[in-house]
Amino acid sequence: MSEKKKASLTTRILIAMILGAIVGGIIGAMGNPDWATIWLTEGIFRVVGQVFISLLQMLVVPLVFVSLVCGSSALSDPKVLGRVGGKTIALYLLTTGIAVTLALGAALLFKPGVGVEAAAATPASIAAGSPFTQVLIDMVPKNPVAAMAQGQMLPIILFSVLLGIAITLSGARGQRIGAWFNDMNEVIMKLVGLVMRFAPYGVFALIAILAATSDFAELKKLGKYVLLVFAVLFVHALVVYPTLLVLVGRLNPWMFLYKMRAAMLFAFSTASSNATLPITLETVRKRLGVSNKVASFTVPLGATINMDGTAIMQGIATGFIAQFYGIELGAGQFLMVVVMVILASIGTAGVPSVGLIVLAGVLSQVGLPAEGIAMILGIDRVLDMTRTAVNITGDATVTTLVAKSEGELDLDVFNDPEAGADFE
Ligand code: DAS
Repeated sequence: MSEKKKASLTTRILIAMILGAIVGGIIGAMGNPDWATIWLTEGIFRVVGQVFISLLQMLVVPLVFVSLVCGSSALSDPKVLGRVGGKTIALYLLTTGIAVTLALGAALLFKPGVGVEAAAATPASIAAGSPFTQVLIDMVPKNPVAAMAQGQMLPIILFSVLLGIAITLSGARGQRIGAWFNDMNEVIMKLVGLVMRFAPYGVFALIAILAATSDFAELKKLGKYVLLVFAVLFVHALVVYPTLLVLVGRLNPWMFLYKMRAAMLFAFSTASSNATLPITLETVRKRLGVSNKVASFTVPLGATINMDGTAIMQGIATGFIAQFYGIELGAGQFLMVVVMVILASIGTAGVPSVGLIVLAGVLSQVGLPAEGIAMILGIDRVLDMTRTAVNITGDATVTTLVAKSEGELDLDVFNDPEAGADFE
């Protein structure tokens, strides 16, 4: 009997997003009556949406730890690890550098902050990101268990890699432990699958809240800024990454984007690279054919240090705020701000609104009024969702290119449209 083909995860998520937008839109059009706020947007939808994000975040530490120990122990030669790490970080810096250049050019060219009469800015209470030198020091976990308990990604990555190397140096004993980690890795992937079943409900709730509570009037007032950020994000995702995939990897970019669609929708819905990490990892391994040796290292690292979409928002927002306050910023000053922002972002995990928080911390250090952030805070949610989708797409692009260069990309899987679709 032909098994009724279950709608793919992507289809289910798209349907959930459309339904969420309709329901949320109706609530918003009704003026968010009290009963809808109490029982829905602050009630059921909020619980379902936050539970969904927490379920995803629950997976991140065990998944990153186990898959990275597997990956680094499988890289028999630590020299290979060094080469993969070097390529990965170089490509992450390249894609972020391109993102920043696009953002600066757009902000200087289109001047989104000129002639805007935005709502009075109320100082946003912002925690500055930690200085880059401190990030390097903090990368070494004094207590790996504490780092895991607090979800500190860079220390977890470092400890997992070192443990994986120790396993390769431990002979037969190491092989036994390595086998345990491999089995555990498969079990955790099953856990990811279980959580995915809840995804359509979580996505519906998150999109319904967004549609009901977005201030469309404010969005319209800051239309030029919003449209500019969207435009540069799309150019980066649909031009820069495909160009790199073709020129550097000789790979079909549209197959790549087609297979990344579920992960991109997750990132958009959750506005969190970290929460999307289990999907990104599963996608690059099962759908794009990247070996775990590479993916288990490059994907968690990217979710933490590689935020191209964020850098684009930060570049354009810097221009917007300087122009709004009539402060002349030379290209050099612009660049200094954004380089500082990128360094500050390296130590921060991919969670909702982190890009704006880091930006505000840096702006005050360069004499730009951080309260300017308050003007764009209200409309940042939908930008955050979109730039997070770009962030994880950048992580997957670099992961695929590094795997291809290391002969760790299964081209039969990459070029097969149906490969790994079952996980969806
Ligand atoms: N939400 C962040 C992320 O998860 C991006 C940002 O805040 O800019 O990548």
